[in-house]
Amino acid sequence: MLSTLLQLASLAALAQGHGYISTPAMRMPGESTTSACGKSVVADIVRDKTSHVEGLPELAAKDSGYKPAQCNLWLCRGVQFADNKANVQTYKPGQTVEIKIDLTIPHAGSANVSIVDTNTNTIIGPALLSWPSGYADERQFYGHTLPANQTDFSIEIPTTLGSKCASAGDCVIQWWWYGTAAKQTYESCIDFTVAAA
Ligand SMILES: *[C@@H]1O[C@H](CO)[C@@H](O)[C@H](O)[C@H]1NC(C)=O
Ligand SMILES: *[C@@H]1O[C@H](CO)[C@@H](O)[C@H](O)[C@H]1NC(C)=O
Ligand SMILES: [Cu+2]
Repeated sequence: MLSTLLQLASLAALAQGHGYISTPAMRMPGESTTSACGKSVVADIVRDKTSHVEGLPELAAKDSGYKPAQCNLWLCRGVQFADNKANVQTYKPGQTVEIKIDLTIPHAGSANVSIVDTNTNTIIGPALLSWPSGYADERQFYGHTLPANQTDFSIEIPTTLGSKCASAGDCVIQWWWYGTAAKQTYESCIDFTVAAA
């Protein structure tokens, strides 16, 4: 049984896709991302919303449209805020926000959800949620016992942000997952604002 699972898992490792934030709608690329990161990166994310970050630098390097100074593939896979201005969530300090992950293929590892200052690419405060290990475990996933709260959970918007995330584009809620054996990173970003408390 375990060997069947491991075979499935290794087949899965070759397949496309793994996970992304499905609710609220994550930041998706458009013209600004094409201008910063090149067409190949954008095509990869559009074709497969769940694609991992490690596949992108190679695509970008071969694309004459890639501008490393403007496209940080390790922040929201390079997807630019300018493409997502019409999709900014408005939250209140202390608000509970439900997040859903579409997790199509598992890779056991760690995960967290945090608020990232996009200007400095630094995490603000402690993680809102953190799974130090045991996230997206293949045996639980294929055994249909993956805890539901790994893909459907709530975060609480901190009350300590002050005016840090008052302007759209300054902060994102980032879901981050690293599959340890697969050595693959998945990232999605939610654009939001929080009015100063
Ligand atoms: C979430 O995980 C990433 C990757 O290990 C790490 O860089 C980051 O510090 C973690 N976030 C928090 C708030 O612990
Ligand atoms: C998630 O659900 C599991 C049970 O499936 C429970 O043990 C765990 O405490 C829950 N974690 C959170 C963060 O709610
Ligand atoms: Cu994989």
